[in-house]
Amino acid sequence: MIRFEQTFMNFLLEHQERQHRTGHFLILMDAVISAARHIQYYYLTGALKGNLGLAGSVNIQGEDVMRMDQIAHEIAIHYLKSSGRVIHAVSEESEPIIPMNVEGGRYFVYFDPLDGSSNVSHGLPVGFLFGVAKRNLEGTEDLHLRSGNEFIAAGMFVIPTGTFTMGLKDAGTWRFHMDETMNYVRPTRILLPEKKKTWELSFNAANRRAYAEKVQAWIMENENRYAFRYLGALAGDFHRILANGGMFMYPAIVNHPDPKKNRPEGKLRLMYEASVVAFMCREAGGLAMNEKGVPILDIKPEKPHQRCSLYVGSKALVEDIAQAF
Ligand code: AFP
Repeated sequence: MIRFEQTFMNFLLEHQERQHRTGHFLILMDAVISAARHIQYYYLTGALKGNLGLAGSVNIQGEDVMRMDQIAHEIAIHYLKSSGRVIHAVSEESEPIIPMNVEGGRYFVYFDPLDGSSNVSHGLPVGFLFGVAKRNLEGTEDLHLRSGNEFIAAGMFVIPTGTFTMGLKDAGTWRFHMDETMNYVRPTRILLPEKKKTWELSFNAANRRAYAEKVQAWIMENENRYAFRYLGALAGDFHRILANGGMFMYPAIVNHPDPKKNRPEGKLRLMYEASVVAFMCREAGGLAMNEKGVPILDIKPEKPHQRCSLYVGSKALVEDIAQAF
């Protein structure tokens, strides 16, 4: 007997019908899913086709661009544009905002098509992260960059593992798995576990002496209570935190021996990294803050590629470290 599972699109259709919503969001999400499948395919066959190396250019963050970064960006842009539903997009791979259907579009999409590039040449997990906000349907649209609180959905694909996790505004965070036909299936509601037994800490331990002293002191006091895991790709690390509980953090770098390497605003990007995981975390019962004690979802972006420090995961743990700031 074949066991058939509910697909993501069917799950979303039911959700939209229950909420008496239009079909626009379904069309947008069909484009996002098609892009993820296409990126997954290129990644799986990338080593044989020679697509897992450097592209030979440097991106707006000053980092070497991988061939796969460019491919993933191109794929995402193609599908988002063809959906006809996107006003403009912000991509990690493009300095300017990308106008799409400026007059008729309905959504803003902020995305990183292939996050965690240092894993690419090893074929190890990377992420495709996205946040979606809606245009102002009541008054005049001023095209401002949306904070996480204005998102209606945010999600991440772990590639090539084949998992997809998405938070829907006031409707929870859900996880799907890719089946043999490359469909995402089996919606499972994710809630951060309350029991501390499985909790983990995730941060780049190589940087710890460069963190603010109060953050270092908190780590010294608490690290032995939890398992430590770090993959170096936010989607993979946050995937574990959602399942096991605990906290992922990327603190500000303020005490680097080479002051030029300090990052007082943190490393991660607000719009398509921090806000995306913060949104999913809220819908799963958790919390995300920056090092100034400001909830990530409240931060209003001033520029598309703004950085921020990030503490995200189980509420009690994020609140505890926030006391130290
Ligand atoms: P890259 O795409 O440049 O590898 O950055 C990935 C990332 O933005 C995020 O996915 C990771 O959590 C974090 O950076 C890892 O940064 P470190 O390599 O400094 O630990």
